[in-house]
Amino acid sequence: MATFKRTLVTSALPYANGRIHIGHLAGAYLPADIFVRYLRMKGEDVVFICGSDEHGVPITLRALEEGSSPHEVIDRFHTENEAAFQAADVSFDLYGRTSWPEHRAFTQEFFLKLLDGGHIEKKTIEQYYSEKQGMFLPDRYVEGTCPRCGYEDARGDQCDHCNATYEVTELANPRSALPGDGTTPVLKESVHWFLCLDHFQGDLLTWIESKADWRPNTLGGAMSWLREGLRPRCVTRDTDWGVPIPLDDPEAKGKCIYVWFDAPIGYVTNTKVWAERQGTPEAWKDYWQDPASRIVHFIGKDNIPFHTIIFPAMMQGQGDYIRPDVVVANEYLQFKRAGEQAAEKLSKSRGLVIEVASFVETFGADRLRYYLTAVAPETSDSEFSWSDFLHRTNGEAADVLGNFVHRTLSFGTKVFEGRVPKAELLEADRKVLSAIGEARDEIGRMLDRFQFRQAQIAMMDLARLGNRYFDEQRPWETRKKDLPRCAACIHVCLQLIHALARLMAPFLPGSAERLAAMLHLEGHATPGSWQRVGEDSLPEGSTFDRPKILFPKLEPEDVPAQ
Ligand code: B3M
Ligand code: ZN
Repeated sequence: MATFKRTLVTSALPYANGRIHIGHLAGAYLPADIFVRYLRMKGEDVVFICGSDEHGVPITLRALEEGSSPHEVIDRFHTENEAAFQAADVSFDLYGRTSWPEHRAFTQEFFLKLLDGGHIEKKTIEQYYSEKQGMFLPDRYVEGTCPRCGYEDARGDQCDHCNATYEVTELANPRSALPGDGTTPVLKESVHWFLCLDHFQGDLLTWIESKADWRPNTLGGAMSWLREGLRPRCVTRDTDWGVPIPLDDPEAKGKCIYVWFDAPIGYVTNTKVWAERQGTPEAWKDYWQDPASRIVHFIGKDNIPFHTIIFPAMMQGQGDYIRPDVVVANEYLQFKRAGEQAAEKLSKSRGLVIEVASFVETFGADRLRYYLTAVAPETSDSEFSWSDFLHRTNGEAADVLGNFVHRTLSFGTKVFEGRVPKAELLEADRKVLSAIGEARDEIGRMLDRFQFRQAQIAMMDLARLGNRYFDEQRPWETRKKDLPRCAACIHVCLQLIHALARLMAPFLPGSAERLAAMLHLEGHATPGSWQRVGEDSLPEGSTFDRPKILFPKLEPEDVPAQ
């Protein structure tokens, strides 16, 4: 595997038009956080950037729906979502805002540079216009029948049913999706600015073809655009909510830069702001421009073309910037109702939303993190159900990991006064101890390949091994018949727990911290702590506490019936 001097990790910027739900968390945020925590523990130079996406139709639509203003909407949801991420222990280095003035200026600079370089051009096009509202309709304000699959509620530029993207004019039976409108829009001439994606076709193709190790969904999404042939794409919209077009042109009036142009630049702005706050204002360039660095984008699958085609093209047009090393796109987490066969899309309109903040408040961050990683939608859509959540938190987190910790520390406090006993190790004990280093390497290999589900299983397997060994050794019997054997068993189990406190830290940071406190460990998740797993051990005689339960069991009535 190639080595990198530093890593920039980004998670898709959520629209500040609603509260983030567990489907979002499972897709672009939790896996990124696990990856970042792992890199930090390895002592790597890594920065983790996210923030609110505060422009575009999703924001204005929400303001219209609730009769408030876009400003009110973004202020509220930016604050709420930042707090929700914090509650879920997602450890961004900076959670920025695309409404920041520095972002506006930076986006305009990008736009002008592309214009000067001949990569943005002005064109007259035909666009849908609502005569009832007296305004041009951005794509998202138009709905109709999907030109590919015939789905009747397709969005203007993308079908939620078959995931196709197309031109809004290809929709059959178009209707205005403006609240209170619903009329059939008419085509009218309008002036817009287009990014000449076709200028980058050859380079993007060569680049994507070099990425055979990316996930099939990501490669497939990029290749389908490239195979169709890239065409100029409109990067302005008829709205006053967004970054103004930085031109002294009467035809730019009433229009703004398209949200999908400014949002990814938000990653860069936010890195800049992070660097300024660090007191190293130039450091952002190391992450975005030094070929020895790598950029890793975590996104949901509907964002693939923007991160593999459009944003890379914009960056190439700027010069100076490196391309992402990996784009990690997740499928969707769906919801399975009790007693139903088919899973449904988590969506607000169907009343199927489980918000991160309230979930964490009821069940704690680590139960959510454990479960969402266990059912991570990595290679296909996956399902959330309350019964499965109950089953896995009790049957896995509590019964396997929690139980191993608890029985070892209880036994250790009762029989060995809370001190690591001296051990004469036999072959069987050594074999178990050698599994620690192997687990560390195995988990690391999987995390390096973005296989979070498998990585968490490998971590849990170490606890499973511990339980099996404990059962086989029967310390409750040897304590009377063969105390040295009993001591060896508890000694070995304590070493496994010592390793687990660190190996679980990227996945379950809160529980890892509580376990580390019980073991009187310091720096269980500090830089370099990952490599020390399996190399160091709890010294004989070191002390630990009587255990507190890591994952108290849930009762069926603790989770909603539906
Ligand atoms: N806000 C879209 C979304 O939430 C968008 C991502 C921007 S990432 C630069 O799906
Ligand atoms: Zn469709």
